[in-house]
Amino acid sequence: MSTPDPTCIFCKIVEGKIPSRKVYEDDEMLVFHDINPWAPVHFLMIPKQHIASMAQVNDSHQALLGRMMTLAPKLAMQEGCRPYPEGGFRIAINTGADGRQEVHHLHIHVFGGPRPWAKG
Ligand code: D5M
Repeated sequence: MSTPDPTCIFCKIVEGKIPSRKVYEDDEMLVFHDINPWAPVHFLMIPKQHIASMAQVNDSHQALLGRMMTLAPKLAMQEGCRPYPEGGFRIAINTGADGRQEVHHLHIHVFGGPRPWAKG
């Protein structure tokens, strides 16, 4: 596990210094509800280790990111997304300023539920 970034809000959530509404947790990842949801279902999946963005991802992260992506559909259903194909969900990973990333700790947004959504 890498050292937490003391300036990072998501590292503080991992450390329990800031509360979150947890959806799932294991040794390597934490999943919690977005504080400002855009959709009826909106949660964030983060690695516990501080990776600033997708721009910092390397081969050592393959297994972790693969696990996160394969867990996403299961958690989406658990959290109330409707089944594919009538339902489904949207996954987004904002990266850098041009990618509209505001929190610089890699996170996977999972959105779903009946439309309309606030954004997107
Ligand atoms: O989006 C970052 C997302 O992180 C944004 O949707 C709000 C969310 N956020 C920020 N602080 C918190 C806390 N404390 N709990 C839960 N969710 C939070 P992006 O633009 O992709 O960087």
